[in-house]
Amino acid sequence: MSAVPPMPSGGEHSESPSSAEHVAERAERRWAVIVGVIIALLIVMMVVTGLHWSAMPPSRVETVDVNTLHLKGEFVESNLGTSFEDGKVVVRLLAQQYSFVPQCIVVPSEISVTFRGTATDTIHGFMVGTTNANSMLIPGFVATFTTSFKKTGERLMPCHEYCGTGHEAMWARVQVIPPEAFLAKARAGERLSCVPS
Ligand SMILES: [Cu+2]
Repeated sequence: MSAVPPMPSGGEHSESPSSAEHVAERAERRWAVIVGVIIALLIVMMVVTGLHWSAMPPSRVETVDVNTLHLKGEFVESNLGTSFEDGKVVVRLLAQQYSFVPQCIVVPSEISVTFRGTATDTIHGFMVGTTNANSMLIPGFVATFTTSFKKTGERLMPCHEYCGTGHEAMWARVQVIPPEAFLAKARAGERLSCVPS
């Protein structure tokens, strides 16, 4: 702390202009340091998370041709739903005005599940109950993330991006079942869902 210049007599209510300036300068310097530390912290966070996540946004930039979604490639109808291949659980889904395909998704608990989804018409999004499964679905791009579900049970999966007049009716269900039950159902090459047939 630097020395405060001698105060004139009369107490703190009659500080000299130079002493008041001194106090203001100290307060400003203190706030400049605090703001500087916050900015430095944010930059460090950006660099660490950017490098840690391979310097890409979390959803990665993977494109897909909207015009041929239903005709060929990964998102043809027969390939939608949950697959179990090479020990990996992958859920493929499509969002369109105003539904998800499939309408009911089966996943195991306690095992990593990778979601891959896209939209056919406009921007949609989904979240699964109160879990951290949450993504936007943008036409032309494949959204992908991996998560795991701790508890079994049925969750609602609403669309959370306003996508038109039918938006509030756009939702699907996710059934989280025990891993043993899932593995008993899953057969390589097949796509699982809980849509009533
Ligand atoms: Cu929607």
